[in-house]
Amino acid sequence: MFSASLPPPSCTVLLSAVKNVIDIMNNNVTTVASSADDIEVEQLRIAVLGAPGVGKTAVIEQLVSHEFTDDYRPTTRCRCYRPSFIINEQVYEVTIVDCPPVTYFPATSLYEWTDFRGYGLRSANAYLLIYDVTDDDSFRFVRSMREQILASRGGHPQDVPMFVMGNKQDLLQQQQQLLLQQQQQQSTQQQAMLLSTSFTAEDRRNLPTRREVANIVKKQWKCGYIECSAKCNWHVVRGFQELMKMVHSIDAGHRPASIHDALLCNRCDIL
Ligand SMILES: Nc1nc2c(ncn2[C@@H]2O[C@H](COP(=O)(O)OP(=O)(O)O)[C@@H](O)[C@H]2O)c(=O)[nH]1
Ligand SMILES: [Mg+2]
Repeated sequence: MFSASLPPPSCTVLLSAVKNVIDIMNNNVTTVASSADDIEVEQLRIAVLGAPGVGKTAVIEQLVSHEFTDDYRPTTRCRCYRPSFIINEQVYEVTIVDCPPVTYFPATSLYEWTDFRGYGLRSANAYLLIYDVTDDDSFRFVRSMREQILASRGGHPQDVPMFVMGNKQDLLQQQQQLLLQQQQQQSTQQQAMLLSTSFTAEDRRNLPTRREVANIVKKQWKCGYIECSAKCNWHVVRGFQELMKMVHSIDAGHRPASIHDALLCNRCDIL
């Protein structure tokens, strides 16, 4: 049976006659390996997982097509998106897999074959775990998924690149703005009453919880972490860039001491 103890090595393809790569991020043309006829292109598969409705499809479509829709259209078929990235002059062709709801990580190839055929979950090179910052349950989902991935794939946790994105940050901002407006309109006495309402209590509970989440993910899990909004296009590109830098570090044989090291050492552009 297929053993998934470590991520499979990325497949290296030689593309001939590719000389110039347009660096869209900087609006200028960067020549990569202009003196050579061949450019090595690494191919990677990133599986995007998270509870239904957290915005997985929205995040991917914002990255790839710069589009967002408020309508919720549940994903019913597995769909692949293929952006390319350049990290330190290394070109990566990435297959981002957007799956219909995946309620558990397949512990064996048999489970994968029966329930998630064609998704390539167990052989993915990296995982993007998305939760909704306004929904605690969706973070519990991500925590459980991470544990299942580690239990299933084994090896050192830092050898299985995982990146956590807290999406829908715009909703938190909306809540905070509303709270601020309410507070400004209230008298001191009314403010005291406001502090005891369930909305305010919820909001106060959110702040330390968010800090805790960031700490757990970065310090305990040693995963990359970013809060973003697919709706407002906040930090979506940066999240993918950080994920790719992490993957690149591990791919190049460096197990970064921290995600921070991987971010400092590498430069990443999206084609
Ligand atoms: N306010 C807000 N809504 C979002 C955001 N991202 C996704 N949504 C909405 O959340 C719903 C579910 O998004 P979708 O990408 O289909 O979730 P998926 O099931 O995880 O793929 C849709 O109605 C989206 O418009 C975001 O950043 N902010
Ligand atoms: Mg979807």
